[in-house]
Amino acid sequence: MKVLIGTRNPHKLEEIRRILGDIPGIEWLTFREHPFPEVEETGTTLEENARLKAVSTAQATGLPTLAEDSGLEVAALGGAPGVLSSRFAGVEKDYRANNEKLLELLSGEENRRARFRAVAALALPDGRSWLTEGILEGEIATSPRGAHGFGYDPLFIPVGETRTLAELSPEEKDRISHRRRALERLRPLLSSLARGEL
Ligand code: ITT
Repeated sequence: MKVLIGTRNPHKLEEIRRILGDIPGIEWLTFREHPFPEVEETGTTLEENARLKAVSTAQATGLPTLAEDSGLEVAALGGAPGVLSSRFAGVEKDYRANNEKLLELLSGEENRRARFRAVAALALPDGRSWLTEGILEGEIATSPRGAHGFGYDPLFIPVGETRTLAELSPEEKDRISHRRRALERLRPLLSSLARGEL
């Protein structure tokens, strides 16, 4: 069964393939093998945007599609940047500017609690869709550290760790990440899909 991964973010793509690449009977396709139209993220929640990306890409391509919307929610900022995480500093996916803005807003702030949240969506061309969620709790460091991962990883220290996500190896990040948790919850559905049971 061919299933399209509905993201253009190469880091996400790599993580999704590492986490779900082993499901028997699923052949993963990406925008490289099967280009699809860009979806405007007009939703106001991660749930809305994940569903929007999965459903519209599945309908445009005729392929079952897995999409994901994720963000960083910082307690002292009332849950911001949240759904706006990718464009926090104004320009889409400018990770360095986003991290600088976050550090600036939190300067002198003692409450550095934050969480990463991922919402994964599986959609079929007939319009049916399913959502799952994964959360990773942690706190925001006072300066960036580490070279792995992407986005806010250099600033995010998972609960129980002293290192940032960017200092963990990719395998260590995968064991605990919000993305891993959301995607694992889709695994049973994907297995059913592969067996032709959905
Ligand atoms: P697609 O819409 O094509 O999937 P995107 O990067 O625009 O790619 P989102 O709209 O879901 O994806 O934005 C997610 C942003 O949240 C991402 O750009 C990072 O800033 C942040 N983020 C999400 N997961 C992260 C992670 O595991 N590590 C670091 N930052 C993360």
